[in-house]
Amino acid sequence: MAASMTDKRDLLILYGSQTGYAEDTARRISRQAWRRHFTAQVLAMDQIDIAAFFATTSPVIFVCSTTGQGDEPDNMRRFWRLLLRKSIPHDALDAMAFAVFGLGDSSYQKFNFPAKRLCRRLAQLGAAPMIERGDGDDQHYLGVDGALDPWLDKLWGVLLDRFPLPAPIVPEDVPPDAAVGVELADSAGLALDVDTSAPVAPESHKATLVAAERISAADHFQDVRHFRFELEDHSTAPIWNPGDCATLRPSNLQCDVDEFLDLVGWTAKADALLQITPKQELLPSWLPTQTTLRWLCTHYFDITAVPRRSFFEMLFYFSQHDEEREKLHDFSSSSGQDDLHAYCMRPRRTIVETLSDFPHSRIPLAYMFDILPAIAERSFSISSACAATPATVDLTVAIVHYKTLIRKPRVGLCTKWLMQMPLGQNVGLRFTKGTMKLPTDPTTPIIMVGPGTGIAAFMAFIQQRRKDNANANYLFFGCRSESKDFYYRRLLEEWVAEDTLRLFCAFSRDQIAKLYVQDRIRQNAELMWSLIDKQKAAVYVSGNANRMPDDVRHAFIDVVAANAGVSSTEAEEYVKSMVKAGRYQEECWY
Ligand code: 2AM
Repeated sequence: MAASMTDKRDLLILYGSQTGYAEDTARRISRQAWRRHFTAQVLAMDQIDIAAFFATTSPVIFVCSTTGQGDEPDNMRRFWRLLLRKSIPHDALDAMAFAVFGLGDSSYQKFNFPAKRLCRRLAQLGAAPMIERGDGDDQHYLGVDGALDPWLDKLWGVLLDRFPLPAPIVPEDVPPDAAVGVELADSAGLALDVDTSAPVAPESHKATLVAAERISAADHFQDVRHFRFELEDHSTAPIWNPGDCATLRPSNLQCDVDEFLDLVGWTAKADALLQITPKQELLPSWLPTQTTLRWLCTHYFDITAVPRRSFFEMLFYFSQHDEEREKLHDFSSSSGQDDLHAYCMRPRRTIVETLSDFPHSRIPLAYMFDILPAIAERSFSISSACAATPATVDLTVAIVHYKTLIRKPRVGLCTKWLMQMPLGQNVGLRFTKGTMKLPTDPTTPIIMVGPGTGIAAFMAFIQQRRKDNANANYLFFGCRSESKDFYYRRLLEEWVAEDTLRLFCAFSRDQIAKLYVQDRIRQNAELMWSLIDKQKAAVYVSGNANRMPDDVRHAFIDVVAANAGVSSTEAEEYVKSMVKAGRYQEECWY
């Protein structure tokens, strides 16, 4: 056993998760740890106190996903920033043993970059890898779990060498302890004085929905809406900057809650008082300790989520039916991941639909926090500038519709919640940093490339620049048709008329040949080059992350090559140096 290791069988499992998959994986690892008599603490990287992290003597397992263009997920950004501080001594982590598992998609260029960078940085600070990094890959026929299971086998091998088992491994058919204590309060009376309103996280700002309007044509395939919220309190100091996001936590609709309560057999006790006691699991501070099942199913549990592997792993313990148990076991085993994908992920089958396929399973109250996922927050780029309208938060939201192979078409939880929200409703908004930032010098020209809802943040950019009397603003906007999805046309044309905006549109389907923003960039190559080269313009690219960001980057490389008279390799280096200098910024999403 390594001399620096404690003899206590403690593990720290830290995750960076964008969609919840890495978090789910972290929890599954912690259950495997429990079977091997370890005590594991599971936290999002941003939840751990950084001093406590540096003082950790137990082995640390990181599960880290990838978002955007090889970026760190939101809930590890703060941790990552702190870990990169130059002032940290080079031997700061030399007592730490670690393992990193990355989740990503190898069809993207920056496959598992956050996990790779994390490994490198930990090693730089003296931490010792217990095993090689694992690379979970969406392209694997079993998904990211294809690499996870063999990686975990190796990891347990190393850990059990260092910490030999004190007793046999707990067999697979024994359920682990529940992570949270849930009990019906003694009298089991109705919770008449319990607050039924939506939770407001402490750092949230209270806001009211004051306008909601569809901004794509009624007959357009995509429903894109503009939502306007009015902040209750706003100070004179800007509380968000152009490029920042507003983060919201949606709630479930009452009809979905009722259906769910009925299905799991909780309707009769839905309004009884429950006592919640955190055990291993860290619960958010805004979660009440006394509440009702109805409140939890409305505001906390994501009952319309597509269930993940651990849902089946846990439900297995609570089914009395042999055939169902066999199926649940298959879905939670390594070899069943293909079946699980076909059953659940591909058709985006929800928890409610899944439970109706397994009518003999019952979720015990005590285990609901282990089985049901929590509702995740959603972030949207803000389309208004605090400097121009300090109390107004505008959002540009594409309503998420799923067309699936099974049953009724469905709408994403957050957009469904926003769509039915009556004007006048209060919500909690949190402001989070985006990746794009305006140049500090207002005389620096900006070139914005924002097809589709990629325009969202640029609406804030332009409003801020107008306020600053910064008039060198160039926008490349792309959409399918001038008459269907030319968002914010009236405002944009107003700004063009007052000379604060140069607008280049690419209507991809208004003519036979496709026309994209990158074509318009190439058509204006000389102007672009003069802005970039002579006036040191900053370039911003925002929108769908599929192929657009790479295509646009190639257009700028061509602009540089043609006008600077250099090879395309040199032009690529030039654009790379712009990225390094913060003069070429991307914020893209899937
Ligand atoms: P399309 O749907 O006609 O292909 C906003 O979604 C706009 O971005 C649409 O006009 C869409 O065109 C266009 N678009 C699709 N793929 C693109 C790409 N790789 N680069 C730039 N624009 C793209």
